Amino acid sequence: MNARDFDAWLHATSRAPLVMGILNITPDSFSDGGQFAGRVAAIAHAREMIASGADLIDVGGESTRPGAQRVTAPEQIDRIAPVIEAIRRDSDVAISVDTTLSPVAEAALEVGADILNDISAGREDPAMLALAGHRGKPIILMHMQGEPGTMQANPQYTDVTAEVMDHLEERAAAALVAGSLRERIILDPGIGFGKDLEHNLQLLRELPRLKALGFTLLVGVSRKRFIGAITGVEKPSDRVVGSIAAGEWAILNGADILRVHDVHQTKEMVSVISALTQRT
Ligand code: HH2
Repeated sequence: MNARDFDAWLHATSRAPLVMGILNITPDSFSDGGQFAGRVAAIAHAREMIASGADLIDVGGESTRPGAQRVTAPEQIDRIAPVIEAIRRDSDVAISVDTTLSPVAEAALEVGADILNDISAGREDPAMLALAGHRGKPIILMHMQGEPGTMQANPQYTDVTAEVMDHLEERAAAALVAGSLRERIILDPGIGFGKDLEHNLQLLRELPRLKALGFTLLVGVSRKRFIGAITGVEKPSDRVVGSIAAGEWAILNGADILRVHDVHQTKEMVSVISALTQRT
């Protein structure tokens, strides 16, 4: 799907769920660390996901797994910009940039990215919200308790869903003030970001409450640790079936976009669910 069609999709009332393929250009991501760190491998993987039917490609140059090293803006740009440029050369697929830093986002837009994906929801660098607003670019605002380095140490909530909703509403209000259109704001509960197994399950059970906020909803469950905790599957790349099950649940409970590693399998699931629910 190209950026123009994605923008039309964001404004539409009836729509099929979309699949966002993950491209981690990092040596240390939790599920595919190092696999696509080299430019050639990253570009080949993007092409493969596009051929498998990815509607969007999310490109990131910094791992957010618990304990991961922070990556400076110049280093992130060095990792992602040539790859975005190369994807753009032979495809018009909509590309998001997974970063919390506005210089990285700006550099990505410069070489052809279309969407901002900010796991800090503009808290780390408020200029992210201004950038999305001024440039009219869709922005994904994710909930996270704490910081990636320490977020899994001891996450605490009284009512996880209510707290995630309050936070996302507050961040969406900030994005609106910074000039974003409501339709271009995408909310994400941030599965696994400062949440234990029960918090993740509670949020997924209560997705309809999040959906009722009235924004486009993105959910990322792919290969995450909570899937391994439930199924006993240790290796992230072996968590495909569990990821598909959780993704299917998310769609049936209001998710509009799934952020996934296994594009081909997810597209198959989404096409069956879309046929059954008549969301096309
Ligand atoms: N999850 C990860 C990274 N970015 N962005 C959004 N909006 N939602 C998510 O759930 C999300 C995200 C973590 O997954 P991954 O990119 O596979 O791993 P890593 O951060 O280790 O690169």
